[in-house]
Amino acid sequence: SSSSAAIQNDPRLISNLTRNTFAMVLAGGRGSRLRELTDWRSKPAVPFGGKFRIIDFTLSNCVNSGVRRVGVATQYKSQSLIRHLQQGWSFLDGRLGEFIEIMPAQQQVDESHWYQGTADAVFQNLREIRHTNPQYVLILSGDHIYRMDYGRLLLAHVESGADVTVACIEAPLEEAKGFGVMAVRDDGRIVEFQEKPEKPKPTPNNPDMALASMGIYVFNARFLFEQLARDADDPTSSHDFGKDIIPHCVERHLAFAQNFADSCVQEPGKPAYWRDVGTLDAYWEANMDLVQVTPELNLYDQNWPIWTWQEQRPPAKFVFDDDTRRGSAVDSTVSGGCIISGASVRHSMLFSGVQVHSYSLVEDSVVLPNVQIERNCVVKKCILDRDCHLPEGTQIGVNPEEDRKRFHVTDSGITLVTTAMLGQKIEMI
Ligand code: ADQ
Ligand code: ADP
Repeated sequence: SSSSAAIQNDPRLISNLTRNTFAMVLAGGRGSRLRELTDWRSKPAVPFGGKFRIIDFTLSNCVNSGVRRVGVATQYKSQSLIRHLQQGWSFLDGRLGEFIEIMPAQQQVDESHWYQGTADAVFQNLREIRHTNPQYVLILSGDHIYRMDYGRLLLAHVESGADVTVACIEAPLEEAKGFGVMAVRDDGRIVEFQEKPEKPKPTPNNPDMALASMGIYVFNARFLFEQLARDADDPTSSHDFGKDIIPHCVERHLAFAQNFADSCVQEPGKPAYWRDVGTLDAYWEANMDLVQVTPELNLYDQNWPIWTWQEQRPPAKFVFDDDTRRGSAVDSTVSGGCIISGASVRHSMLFSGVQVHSYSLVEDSVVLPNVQIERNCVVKKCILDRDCHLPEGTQIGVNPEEDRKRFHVTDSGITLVTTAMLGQKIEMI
């Protein structure tokens, strides 16, 4: 049509769209399958990729896409997340109308509950969102690792004329059980949506795959406000996007699916990358991907930087010891403030301030900030939580039976170690 041609030919349009969008990042989930890693921090605050936190990926996508009016709904154990946002994400310019605002559950509507479902988390902040007068509202999750240009998603949404657009990705049937699964017409319109079905419906062209919702939605703002108000009055609703709002919209309004491949920021020839690092195994694997020769996720793309906050630290230091014949890290990433002295680090990711002392070996491991590994330790296939202190001679990942007594070992053999498991005193802050 001529209007869509006008849209396509208007070079300012995507920036108009992103500028008129408010993004709500849902960052209140428990992330309980990450076990003790989320005992006292929420999943979006979990460190990832050597110097980032999980939420940095979604927020960087917002900033890089030009969506710079952002609310972050926090709830569960949010102290660490809030501190990170305050330290690292206050650089947007209020004079240009840009901001990232923390929206804690405040029992704004009544005294009896915090946020219920995800829709309630948005509903409770409706006044703030309305105040910014957006044309579109982008609902995002602070839980996922991916690079996406939301401008392209917004453009597709506008061109289709949808009330709501759901970003989707093909997932193997078994995995799809944990997602919203949809059936889609040729033109992209969603005709069926089931939240976490026991038997996900395969796509027409591949019997092993289903079309899964990424939990990323674009709404026309006014339409969203109406839907949230209606849902809030519905006593049978659990006030959740996946369970309530989206299925309702699919039945009664215009809901379209938009394939992630069309808005993913990825080098040509590489598969679209999106991970819900919801389990310890997935978390370990996604971090290990980054120490490979050619990671699937490119963190080195200056055109799509991942922003974060981290303490200023001196450069990583490597000390070769003549006695141990060790003092190096290979196939690894090593952050600022690390010292590897007379020790050997292989195929591992070291966050900032990690020290590994003589005769020790660290292999296939994800080592969070400030971990101290004394002499003669062996650490294999581990996730070491921040501040862990391994005394001289500690062996982890060598004898699974022993490890199971003290630590958490996953079915695939990854061992999680936290300060609490080591019986270390924790400075409450
Ligand atoms: P889930 O991820 O299982 O499925 P949910 O647990 O509601 O849905 O989490 C969605 C996001 O909201 C997460 O980022 C979480 O941290 C956050 N969150 C959860 N409860 C919250 C609350 N009360 N307040 C603030 N934030 C909250 C959803 C969709 C599926 C879709 C998957 C994709 O429901 O259809 O397939 O996401 O991962
Ligand atoms: P994160 O580990 O998410 O980066 P912060 O940097 O916000 O968290 O704060 C971490 C501080 O809290 C560290 O000094 C850490 O040692 C401490 N800490 C560790 N375990 C606990 C716990 N169970 N309860 C409270 N604080 C803890």
